Amino acid sequence: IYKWHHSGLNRWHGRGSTADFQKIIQERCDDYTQQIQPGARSRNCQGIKQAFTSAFISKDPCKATKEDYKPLLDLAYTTVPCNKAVFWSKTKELAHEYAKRRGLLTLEDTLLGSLADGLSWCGEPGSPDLNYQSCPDWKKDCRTNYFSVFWEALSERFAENVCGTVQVVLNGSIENAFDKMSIFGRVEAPNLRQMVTLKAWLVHDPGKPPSDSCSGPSIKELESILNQRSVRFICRDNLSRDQFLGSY
Ligand code: AVW
Repeated sequence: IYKWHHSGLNRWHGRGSTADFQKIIQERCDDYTQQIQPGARSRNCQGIKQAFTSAFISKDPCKATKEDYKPLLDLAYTTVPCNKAVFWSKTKELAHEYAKRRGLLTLEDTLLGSLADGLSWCGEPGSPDLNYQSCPDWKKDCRTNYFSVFWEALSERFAENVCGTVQVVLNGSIENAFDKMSIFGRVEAPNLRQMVTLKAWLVHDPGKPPSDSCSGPSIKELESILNQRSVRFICRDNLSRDQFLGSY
């Protein structure tokens, strides 16, 4: 029992790697480069798949660093045009719907975000394969796992590269709409460039009163992070989902 639990493929508490991970990456990459960015310089999807898998294969799944993903980011990172970027925190579905309706772009609309969206992956030291049984869970196993570090590294690059007026969709139905421990709070907001304007939307669940507002302490904290970086800030609150997606 001890051996099975502590050295087996089943030892972690998170979801295992997605079946056919490498095949899905290759297919999504081919689709993206052919359909989403027609006419763009053709991308070497085999090389991208290779760079993605070699970032984590055969490595200790709890010892991920941003540097592990640097070759992949340098090879495949795609920028977003000025005024088009949308960030989100605890509002993934809503932010995606908003971006789609307005012709704006979330991280998951960039090449690397779209490749990894919804997948999970990790390797196993000394093995050329992915671990399809289990992967480290952020809370129960380790924070420096390859899944979490990928989203952090990619989010950092995304935030560093956005320009113009960018937006963030925040959840007005939780106590702290701005969560300084989230990726948006820890990684994205602190990496926006000077001259960027951030427009925050606080959207609450239908039929419920809002739990946070633009004048609450969590948004004040966001403002102070942005002030230090000379990022301008605009905030709109008290919006229902329909108001937000509709006429505003
Ligand atoms: P959260 P965060 N697919 O809702 O501010 C699967 O508190 O932390 O929002 N998992 C993902 C994805 C994805 N596409 N993206 C992030 N994660 C993980 C990237 C990640 O570990 C976008 F640009 C994250 O902590 C957003 O502005 C958690 O799921 C920002 O980061 C979602 O937690 C959202 O991250």
